[in-house]
Amino acid sequence: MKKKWVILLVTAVLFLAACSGGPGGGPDTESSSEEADTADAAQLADELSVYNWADYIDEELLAQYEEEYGVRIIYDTFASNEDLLAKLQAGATGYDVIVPSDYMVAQMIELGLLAEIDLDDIPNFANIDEDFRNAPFDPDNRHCVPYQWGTTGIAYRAGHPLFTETAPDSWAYLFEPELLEQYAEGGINVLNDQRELIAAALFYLGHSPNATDRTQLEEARDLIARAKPYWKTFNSEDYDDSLLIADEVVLSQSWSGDAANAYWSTYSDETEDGNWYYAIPKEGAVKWMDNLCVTASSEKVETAVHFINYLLDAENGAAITNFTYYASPNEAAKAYIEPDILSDPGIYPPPEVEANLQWLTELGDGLFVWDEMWTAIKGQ
Ligand code: SPD
Repeated sequence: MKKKWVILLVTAVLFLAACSGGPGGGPDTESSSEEADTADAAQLADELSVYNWADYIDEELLAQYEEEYGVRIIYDTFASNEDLLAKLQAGATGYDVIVPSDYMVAQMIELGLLAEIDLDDIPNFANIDEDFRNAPFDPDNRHCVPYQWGTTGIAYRAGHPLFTETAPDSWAYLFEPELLEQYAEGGINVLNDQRELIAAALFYLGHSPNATDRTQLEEARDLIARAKPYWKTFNSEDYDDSLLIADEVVLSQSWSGDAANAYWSTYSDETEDGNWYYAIPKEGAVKWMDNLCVTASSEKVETAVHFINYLLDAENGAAITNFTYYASPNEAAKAYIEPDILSDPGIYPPPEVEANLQWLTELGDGLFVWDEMWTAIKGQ
């Protein structure tokens, strides 16, 4: 029996999407994207260092690239944009390709941490959906190209008595003590990510997720302080495997793809269902996009750009999404992405959900207040 794809998605109206289908079969024809094999392999460096989010690529692709082009990939992972930034600011110069999110791209451009790229060297950029090009955080894609995108919502354990009748369709399920005390024993996880956690609190309070007003941020800090005693863990790195799939928690703030991974990893042919569902809170949620960029300190820009072009190939882009369960900004890849993923509203949200999503943006000087709040939250 083939996998069935079921993700519960909640907006103002709750709906369940269940669809079936086999593994993605693209057309039998050659990929429409240009192959990345035009570069003279002799000009490529022997090694390339790639720094990415945890569990965010099918490492088979890296092995294929190594084999095809004779470039050894040194691969390392980080847990948050802030960790990535701290590493670069601490003077780490070894990284060539990095994968910051939207607001962090803007921050890094301002800090001079990213190299400029020439899109003529990335012919597979033509595969990227127009809607994801030329984003405000990097006009004309002068520094980065889109990698994957998603949303931030709530993953919850199917079958938990409290969530069978009512899905946790509000950030209240993360912040309100009278709700938390009903399932805290089963375990609650939040993302160890300052922009994401404070943004969730701001959404719940009816403020902008990019607020820089001190009073609003203090309100968010206090809301979090009241809820924190009920939370078991702050984990944004391996929570899908170590907490959700392992049944160590019953509810978690979650990125869309990680929730889908938990669903499929617990899927049973017998029940035709998985153990984890995903809800987008009705107060609003974050939509984000991660990007492939070259560091300003890289001495292997040509190889870095060649590798980026390889990842933007239609079939390779699909292999990434089929592994991570995150949405792809690669339009040409859709022909090779599993139909169950493409039709999942938890991964590709429908327009009425999209309308309730917001991007995180650069905070400018407001960042100092956010840092202060985060230090207080983590120190409490
Ligand atoms: N496990 C991979 C997670 C990648 C998530 N990137 C999210 C960035 C949101 N600000």
